[in-house]
Amino acid sequence: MSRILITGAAGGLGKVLRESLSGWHDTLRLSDISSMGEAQNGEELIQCDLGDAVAVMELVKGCDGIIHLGGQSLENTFENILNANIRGTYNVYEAARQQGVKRILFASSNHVIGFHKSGEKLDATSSMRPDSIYGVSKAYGEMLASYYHDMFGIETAAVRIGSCFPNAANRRMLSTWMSYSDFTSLIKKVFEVDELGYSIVYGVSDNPDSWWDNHLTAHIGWTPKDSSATFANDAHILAQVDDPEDPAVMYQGGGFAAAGHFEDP
Ligand code: NAI
Ligand code: 15L
Repeated sequence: MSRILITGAAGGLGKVLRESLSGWHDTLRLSDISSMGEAQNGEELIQCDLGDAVAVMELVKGCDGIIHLGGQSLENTFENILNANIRGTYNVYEAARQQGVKRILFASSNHVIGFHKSGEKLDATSSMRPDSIYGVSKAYGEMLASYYHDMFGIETAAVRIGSCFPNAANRRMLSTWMSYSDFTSLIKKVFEVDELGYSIVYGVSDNPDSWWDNHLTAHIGWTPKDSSATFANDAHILAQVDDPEDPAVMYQGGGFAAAGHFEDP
Protein backbone atom coordinates (compact mmCIF):
# COMPACT_ATOMS: atom_id res chain seq x y z
CA MET A 1 0.00 0.00 0.00
CA SER A 2 1.52 3.32 -1.00
CA ARG A 3 0.02 6.75 -0.48
CA ILE A 4 1.26 10.08 -1.83
CA LEU A 5 -0.06 13.37 -0.46
CA ILE A 6 -0.51 16.37 -2.75
CA THR A 7 -1.09 19.70 -0.99
CA GLY A 8 -2.54 22.58 -3.00
CA ALA A 9 -4.61 20.04 -4.94
CA ALA A 10 -7.33 22.56 -5.89
CA GLY A 11 -4.78 24.85 -7.58
CA GLY A 12 -3.62 25.03 -11.18
CA LEU A 13 -0.80 22.51 -10.88
CA GLY A 14 -2.65 20.39 -8.31
CA LYS A 15 -5.50 19.79 -10.76
CA VAL A 16 -3.06 18.82 -13.52
CA LEU A 17 -1.15 16.38 -11.29
CA ARG A 18 -4.36 14.88 -9.93
CA GLU A 19 -4.94 13.68 -13.50
CA SER A 20 -1.39 12.92 -14.62
CA LEU A 21 -0.44 11.03 -11.43
CA SER A 22 -3.70 9.09 -11.21
CA GLY A 23 -2.89 5.39 -10.76
CA TRP A 24 0.83 6.05 -10.13
CA HIS A 25 0.52 4.95 -6.48
CA ASP A 26 -2.29 3.03 -4.72
CA THR A 27 -3.70 6.21 -3.21
CA LEU A 28 -3.42 9.92 -3.90
CA ARG A 29 -4.37 11.90 -0.82
CA LEU A 30 -5.39 15.35 -2.00
CA SER A 31 -5.59 18.39 0.22
CA ASP A 32 -6.37 22.09 -0.09
CA ILE A 33 -8.05 24.85 1.89
CA SER A 34 -10.53 25.10 -1.02
CA SER A 35 -12.99 22.51 -2.24
CA MET A 36 -11.62 19.74 -4.48
CA GLY A 37 -14.92 18.29 -5.67
CA GLU A 38 -15.69 14.58 -5.40
CA ALA A 39 -13.12 11.87 -4.67
CA GLN A 40 -12.38 9.66 -7.69
CA ASN A 41 -11.12 6.05 -7.57
CA GLY A 42 -7.85 5.85 -5.65
CA GLU A 43 -8.27 9.30 -4.09
CA GLU A 44 -8.75 10.60 -0.55
CA LEU A 45 -9.75 14.25 -0.08
CA ILE A 46 -8.92 16.18 3.08
CA GLN A 47 -9.74 19.89 3.19
CA CYS A 48 -7.64 21.87 5.68
CA ASP A 49 -5.57 25.00 6.27
CA LEU A 50 -1.84 24.31 6.09
CA GLY A 51 -1.45 26.85 8.90
CA ASP A 52 -3.32 24.50 11.28
CA ALA A 53 -0.62 22.28 12.82
CA VAL A 54 -3.04 19.76 14.32
CA ALA A 55 -4.87 19.31 11.02
CA VAL A 56 -1.62 18.93 9.07
CA MET A 57 -0.38 16.27 11.52
CA GLU A 58 -3.50 14.21 10.77
CA LEU A 59 -3.22 14.97 7.05
CA VAL A 60 0.29 13.54 6.79
CA LYS A 61 -0.43 10.39 8.83
CA GLY A 62 -0.06 7.24 6.73
CA CYS A 63 1.62 8.93 3.75
CA ASP A 64 4.79 7.64 2.05
CA GLY A 65 5.70 10.84 0.26
CA ILE A 66 4.52 14.44 -0.08
CA ILE A 67 4.22 16.75 -3.08
CA HIS A 68 3.95 20.10 -1.33
CA LEU A 69 2.34 22.59 -3.71
CA GLY A 70 -0.05 24.35 -1.32
CA GLY A 71 0.33 27.98 -0.35
CA GLN A 72 0.36 31.52 -1.70
CA SER A 73 1.67 31.21 -5.23
CA LEU A 74 2.05 34.93 -5.98
CA GLU A 75 3.21 38.04 -4.14
CA ASN A 76 0.78 38.89 -1.34
CA THR A 77 0.65 40.54 2.07
CA PHE A 78 3.15 39.32 4.65
CA GLU A 79 0.30 38.05 6.86
CA ASN A 80 -1.06 35.80 4.09
CA ILE A 81 2.38 34.53 3.16
CA LEU A 82 3.21 33.96 6.83
CA ASN A 83 0.30 31.58 7.36
CA ALA A 84 0.37 29.59 4.14
CA ASN A 85 4.05 29.49 3.19
CA ILE A 86 6.00 29.98 6.42
CA ARG A 87 3.82 28.33 9.06
CA GLY A 88 2.27 25.94 6.52
CA THR A 89 5.56 24.61 5.18
CA TYR A 90 6.91 24.22 8.73
CA ASN A 91 3.78 22.25 9.65
CA VAL A 92 4.30 19.93 6.67
CA TYR A 93 7.95 19.21 7.53
CA GLU A 94 7.27 18.79 11.23
CA ALA A 95 4.40 16.41 10.51
CA ALA A 96 6.64 14.49 8.09
CA ARG A 97 9.27 14.11 10.82
CA GLN A 98 6.78 12.94 13.44
CA GLN A 99 4.90 10.64 11.05
CA GLY A 100 8.02 9.12 9.48
CA VAL A 101 7.66 10.45 5.92
CA LYS A 102 11.05 10.24 4.27
CA ARG A 103 10.73 12.16 1.00
CA ILE A 104 9.15 15.46 -0.08
CA LEU A 105 8.97 17.42 -3.29
CA PHE A 106 8.79 21.09 -2.31
CA ALA A 107 7.34 23.42 -4.96
CA SER A 108 9.86 26.22 -4.71
CA SER A 109 10.01 28.97 -7.32
CA ASN A 110 12.29 30.80 -9.70
CA HIS A 111 11.43 33.86 -7.57
CA VAL A 112 14.06 32.64 -5.09
CA ILE A 113 16.62 33.77 -7.69
CA GLY A 114 14.47 36.39 -9.45
CA PHE A 115 16.88 39.33 -8.99
CA HIS A 116 19.61 37.69 -11.06
CA LYS A 117 19.89 39.38 -14.44
CA SER A 118 18.05 37.81 -17.37
CA GLY A 119 20.49 35.77 -19.43
CA GLU A 120 22.79 35.01 -16.47
CA LYS A 121 23.43 31.26 -16.22
CA LEU A 122 22.57 29.79 -12.83
CA ASP A 123 22.94 26.39 -11.21
CA ALA A 124 22.06 24.94 -7.82
CA THR A 125 24.98 26.75 -6.15
CA SER A 126 23.98 30.23 -7.36
CA SER A 127 23.12 32.69 -4.62
CA MET A 128 19.52 33.27 -3.65
CA ARG A 129 18.32 36.69 -4.78
CA PRO A 130 14.57 36.72 -4.06
CA ASP A 131 12.48 39.27 -5.92
CA SER A 132 9.47 39.41 -3.55
CA ILE A 133 8.29 38.45 -0.06
CA TYR A 134 6.80 35.44 -1.86
CA GLY A 135 10.30 34.58 -3.15
CA VAL A 136 11.71 35.03 0.36
CA SER A 137 9.10 32.58 1.68
CA LYS A 138 10.21 30.00 -0.91
CA ALA A 139 13.86 30.58 0.11
CA TYR A 140 12.75 29.86 3.69
CA GLY A 141 11.07 26.64 2.50
CA GLU A 142 14.31 25.55 0.83
CA MET A 143 16.31 26.28 4.00
CA LEU A 144 13.78 24.40 6.10
CA ALA A 145 14.09 21.40 3.77
CA SER A 146 17.90 21.55 3.98
CA TYR A 147 17.70 21.61 7.79
CA TYR A 148 15.27 18.66 7.95
CA HIS A 149 17.62 16.73 5.70
CA ASP A 150 20.77 17.42 7.71
CA MET A 151 19.10 16.96 11.09
CA PHE A 152 16.58 14.19 10.41
CA GLY A 153 17.50 12.65 7.04
CA ILE A 154 14.24 13.67 5.33
CA GLU A 155 15.05 13.95 1.61
CA THR A 156 13.72 16.83 -0.49
CA ALA A 157 13.76 17.95 -4.08
CA ALA A 158 13.33 21.72 -3.89
CA VAL A 159 12.04 22.35 -7.39
CA ARG A 160 12.51 25.97 -8.45
CA ILE A 161 9.61 25.89 -10.88
CA GLY A 162 9.93 28.36 -13.73
CA SER A 163 6.58 28.92 -15.45
CA CYS A 164 4.51 25.73 -15.54
CA PHE A 165 1.55 26.50 -17.77
CA PRO A 166 0.03 25.02 -20.95
CA ASN A 167 2.19 27.29 -23.14
CA ALA A 168 4.76 30.10 -23.10
CA ALA A 169 2.60 33.22 -22.83
CA ASN A 170 5.39 35.79 -23.32
CA ARG A 171 9.06 36.13 -24.29
CA ARG A 172 10.36 35.59 -20.74
CA MET A 173 8.61 32.25 -20.67
CA LEU A 174 10.65 31.10 -23.67
CA SER A 175 13.40 30.81 -21.01
CA THR A 176 11.33 29.82 -17.95
CA TRP A 177 8.59 27.53 -19.32
CA MET A 178 8.09 23.96 -18.11
CA SER A 179 5.46 21.67 -19.63
CA TYR A 180 3.02 19.75 -17.46
CA SER A 181 4.38 16.54 -18.92
CA ASP A 182 7.97 17.40 -17.94
CA PHE A 183 6.84 18.31 -14.42
CA THR A 184 5.05 14.98 -14.11
CA SER A 185 8.12 13.04 -15.25
CA LEU A 186 10.31 15.02 -12.81
CA ILE A 187 8.00 14.13 -9.92
CA LYS A 188 8.16 10.43 -10.78
CA LYS A 189 11.97 10.52 -10.91
CA VAL A 190 12.16 12.36 -7.58
CA PHE A 191 10.20 9.61 -5.84
CA GLU A 192 11.86 6.73 -7.67
CA VAL A 193 15.58 7.58 -7.43
CA ASP A 194 17.44 5.55 -4.76
CA GLU A 195 19.18 8.50 -3.14
CA LEU A 196 17.76 11.98 -3.46
CA GLY A 197 19.37 13.80 -0.54
CA TYR A 198 18.62 17.51 -0.51
CA SER A 199 18.55 18.57 -4.15
CA ILE A 200 17.79 21.92 -5.74
CA VAL A 201 16.31 21.35 -9.19
CA TYR A 202 15.31 24.00 -11.72
CA GLY A 203 11.85 23.10 -12.99
CA VAL A 204 12.29 24.00 -16.64
CA SER A 205 11.79 22.23 -19.97
CA ASP A 206 14.56 21.78 -22.55
CA ASN A 207 14.28 25.41 -23.72
CA PRO A 208 16.93 26.77 -26.12
CA ASP A 209 17.24 30.00 -24.09
CA SER A 210 17.05 28.53 -20.61
CA TRP A 211 19.05 30.37 -17.92
CA TRP A 212 19.21 27.35 -15.62
CA ASP A 213 21.57 24.39 -15.52
CA ASN A 214 20.66 21.15 -13.71
CA HIS A 215 24.02 19.36 -14.09
CA LEU A 216 24.40 19.20 -10.28
CA THR A 217 21.24 17.12 -9.98
CA ALA A 218 22.03 14.65 -12.75
CA HIS A 219 21.72 11.86 -10.12
CA ILE A 220 17.93 12.25 -10.31
CA GLY A 221 18.06 11.07 -13.92
CA TRP A 222 15.49 13.58 -15.20
CA THR A 223 15.64 14.66 -18.83
CA PRO A 224 12.92 17.10 -19.87
CA LYS A 225 11.46 16.28 -23.27
CA ASP A 226 9.53 19.42 -24.23
CA SER A 227 10.81 22.77 -25.46
CA SER A 228 9.49 26.33 -25.55
CA ALA A 229 10.83 26.50 -29.14
CA THR A 230 7.31 25.35 -30.09
CA PHE A 231 6.02 28.81 -29.10
CA ALA A 232 8.86 31.03 -30.35
CA ASN A 233 6.98 32.11 -33.46
CA ASP A 234 3.60 32.63 -31.83
CA ALA A 235 2.15 35.97 -32.95
CA HIS A 236 1.79 37.40 -29.43
CA ILE A 237 5.46 36.70 -28.69
CA LEU A 238 6.72 38.13 -32.00
CA ALA A 239 4.59 41.24 -31.38
CA GLN A 240 5.96 41.80 -27.87
CA VAL A 241 8.07 44.99 -27.59
CA ASP A 242 10.50 44.91 -24.64
CA ASP A 243 12.04 47.96 -22.94
CA PRO A 244 15.55 46.84 -21.87
CA GLU A 245 15.39 49.30 -18.92
CA ASP A 246 12.22 47.71 -17.54
CA PRO A 247 12.99 45.61 -14.42
CA ALA A 248 10.47 43.07 -15.69
CA VAL A 249 12.81 42.54 -18.67
CA MET A 250 16.14 43.03 -16.88
CA TYR A 251 15.59 40.41 -14.17
CA GLN A 252 14.81 36.69 -14.27
CA GLY A 253 11.79 37.14 -11.99
CA GLY A 254 10.08 39.30 -14.63
CA GLY A 255 7.05 41.18 -13.30
CA PHE A 256 7.78 40.14 -9.70
CA ALA A 257 11.04 42.13 -9.80
CA ALA A 258 9.11 45.17 -11.05
CA ALA A 259 6.00 44.97 -8.90
CA GLY A 260 7.18 46.68 -5.70
CA HIS A 261 6.19 45.79 -2.17
CA PHE A 262 2.73 44.71 -0.97
CA GLU A 263 1.80 46.68 2.16
CA ASP A 264 -0.17 44.88 4.86
CA PRO A 265 -3.47 46.73 5.29
P1 NAI B 1 -2.22 27.93 -7.20
O1 NAI B 1 -2.30 29.24 -6.50
O2 NAI B 1 -3.10 27.68 -8.35
O3 NAI B 1 -2.45 26.76 -6.13
C1 NAI B 1 -2.06 26.85 -4.78
C2 NAI B 1 -3.12 26.16 -3.94
O4 NAI B 1 -2.74 26.27 -2.57
C3 NAI B 1 -4.52 26.78 -4.08
O5 NAI B 1 -5.47 25.82 -4.49
C4 NAI B 1 -4.82 27.32 -2.70
O6 NAI B 1 -6.19 27.20 -2.31
C5 NAI B 1 -3.91 26.46 -1.82
N1 NAI B 1 -3.64 27.14 -0.55
C6 NAI B 1 -3.28 28.44 -0.37
N2 NAI B 1 -3.18 28.71 0.94
C7 NAI B 1 -3.46 27.56 1.59
C8 NAI B 1 -3.54 27.22 2.96
N3 NAI B 1 -3.29 28.11 3.93
N4 NAI B 1 -3.85 25.95 3.28
C9 NAI B 1 -4.10 25.03 2.31
N5 NAI B 1 -4.06 25.30 1.00
C10 NAI B 1 -3.75 26.55 0.65
O7 NAI B 1 -0.69 27.73 -7.60
P2 NAI B 1 -0.06 26.74 -8.69
O8 NAI B 1 0.24 27.50 -9.92
O9 NAI B 1 -0.86 25.51 -8.78
O10 NAI B 1 1.35 26.41 -8.01
C11 NAI B 1 1.50 25.33 -7.10
C12 NAI B 1 2.78 25.56 -6.31
O11 NAI B 1 3.88 25.67 -7.19
C13 NAI B 1 2.76 26.84 -5.46
O12 NAI B 1 3.42 26.57 -4.23
C14 NAI B 1 3.56 27.81 -6.28
O13 NAI B 1 4.19 28.77 -5.45
C15 NAI B 1 4.56 26.89 -6.96
N6 NAI B 1 5.00 27.44 -8.24
C16 NAI B 1 4.18 27.41 -9.34
C17 NAI B 1 4.62 27.91 -10.55
C18 NAI B 1 3.81 27.82 -11.80
O14 NAI B 1 4.34 28.15 -12.86
N7 NAI B 1 2.55 27.38 -11.73
C19 NAI B 1 5.96 28.54 -10.66
C20 NAI B 1 6.72 28.52 -9.45
C21 NAI B 1 6.26 27.98 -8.29
C1 15L C 1 5.58 31.59 -9.75
O1 15L C 1 6.24 31.35 -8.74
C2 15L C 1 4.11 31.64 -9.71
O2 15L C 1 3.56 30.75 -8.76
C3 15L C 1 3.48 31.42 -11.08
O3 15L C 1 2.11 31.79 -11.02
C4 15L C 1 4.21 32.21 -12.15
O4 15L C 1 4.09 33.59 -11.87
C5 15L C 1 5.67 31.80 -12.16
O5 15L C 1 6.26 31.95 -10.88
C6 15L C 1 6.51 32.61 -13.17
O6 15L C 1 7.52 33.18 -12.76
O7 15L C 1 6.15 32.60 -14.35
